[in-house]
Amino acid sequence: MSELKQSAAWQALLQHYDDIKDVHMRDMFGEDQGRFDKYSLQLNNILYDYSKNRINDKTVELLLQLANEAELPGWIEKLFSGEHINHTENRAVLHTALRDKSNKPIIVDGVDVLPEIMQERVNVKQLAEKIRTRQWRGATNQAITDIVNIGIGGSHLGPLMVTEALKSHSLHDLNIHFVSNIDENHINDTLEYLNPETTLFIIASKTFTTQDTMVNAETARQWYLKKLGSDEHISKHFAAVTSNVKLAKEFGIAEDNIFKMWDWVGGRYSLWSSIGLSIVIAIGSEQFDELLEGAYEVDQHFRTAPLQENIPVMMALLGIWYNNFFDAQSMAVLPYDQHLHRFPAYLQQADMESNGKYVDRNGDEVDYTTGPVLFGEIGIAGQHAFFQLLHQGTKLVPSDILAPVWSFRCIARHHRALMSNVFAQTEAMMRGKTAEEARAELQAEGLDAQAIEQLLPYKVFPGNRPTSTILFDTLDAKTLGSIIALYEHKIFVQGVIWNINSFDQWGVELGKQLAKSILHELDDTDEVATHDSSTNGLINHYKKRRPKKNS
Ligand code: G6Q
Repeated sequence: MSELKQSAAWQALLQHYDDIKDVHMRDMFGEDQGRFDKYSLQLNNILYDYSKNRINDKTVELLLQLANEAELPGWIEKLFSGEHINHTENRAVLHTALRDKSNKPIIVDGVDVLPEIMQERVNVKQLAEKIRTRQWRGATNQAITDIVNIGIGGSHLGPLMVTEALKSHSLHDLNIHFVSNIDENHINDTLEYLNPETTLFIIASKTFTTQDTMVNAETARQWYLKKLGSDEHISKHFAAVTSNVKLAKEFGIAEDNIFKMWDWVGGRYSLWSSIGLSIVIAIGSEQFDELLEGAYEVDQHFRTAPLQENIPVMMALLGIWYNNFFDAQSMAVLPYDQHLHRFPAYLQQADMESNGKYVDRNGDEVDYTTGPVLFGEIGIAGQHAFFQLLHQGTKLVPSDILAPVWSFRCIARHHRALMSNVFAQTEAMMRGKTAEEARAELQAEGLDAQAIEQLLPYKVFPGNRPTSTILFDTLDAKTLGSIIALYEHKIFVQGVIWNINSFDQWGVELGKQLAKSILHELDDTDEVATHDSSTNGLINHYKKRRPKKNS
């Protein structure tokens, strides 16, 4: 048995689970009027209410014991101080350095990385401001109106999510497009209405070798050359963000237009780096600084707050409680702010790529479950779709609800209706609806006794479904930075407790390797026989039926 499962806290939690598993939150709230005060935390304008969870004081005490037994405080220091905690890639993990405001040296392998971070930030801001103020001119001396960020995974999801979230704070005469899919439809649909004279491409790829991005980048270059006839002014239309400057130069990108990133920033943690170039162009450098500031304040909170008052720590521990003791296999993230519509997709990568691991830090297979299947959608949309399963399904799906106290335009009629849904849903998931309550409703509708008894089982809601609510004043850049950092640190804490490396991604690397090896088999029309019968069958069917011009 693993050390984790043998630990005193784990064993005590197992016991405690037996005591609490049949207790209903409705009764917990009935017995303790102070539950909200006890189980909610506030950081600046962000309120984290975790009182609608299946916990009591004992649960919190034991979960904190689990965190201490995993030496969480020591790991937090290792994270911030640049130790090589990404041991399978022998790298430090320093996305926190990218938003550091303390001006204290941050040493990675004997070198202070702060000056280089600052320099790169200045370079990014300079390019962004030139574009925003229309000083940056294209090949035919026109200002740039459209930016196309070509990247995928960590070089795509963060910038896309943030630019969507902060739309209200963006310049309206600049359009930011994102192309990630190697399927030609993505880039062609994007380029169809663009003018190469007023378009700037950002090739965002840490490695500058990712197939999807490089194929799309080449298509963009050909489109530009076809339309403008020569590459004389190509430097005015292409920039890159990468740690592989050599390959970016070989691609033809001018050195001044290449923005660096470092191997100690993981792709999914990189929106704070030059990968955020498209964000800075959209919202401006002052707003980007606010984003960094919001994250920095959470970093300080995470590093210094006692574990029980530490929001990311409590978020992580609740996840472990459901994942490992209630056997909940998934979790839902449900923002009630339209501008956060890409947040679940962003978080899906951050969480599942970080903690979807079955081998621990010692190289041993784990004997407990790790990262959950994370899914989500705008809360209101989800209500009219999959919330049925959350309320009455057979699976326990702990959910995070995120909502703003006011929105940018703040039309009261809309916002009150929105918020009434937030409060009603979390209350309903907690309370449910008893048979007595359902019967009374049906009687009030005038149904006869027989019809009531037939319908009754379907109208009962068991409740006791956990939700945690994050209420923030409004979705400005600083608040968004804080929310993202809360989740980043939550993921890290869970990785520490599960004793896994949250910062490598061998599963993603496998995809890159496999696609390359099959690609050359698609070059001709010969039948393949090198795989299993299913893969051979699929490849051969494809080769036989594809149009001749694609052969
Ligand atoms: C993120 C992953 C992965 C990566 C993409 C793109 O943490 O490593 O999603 O970001 O595969 O990689 P490049 O930026 O190297 O093109």
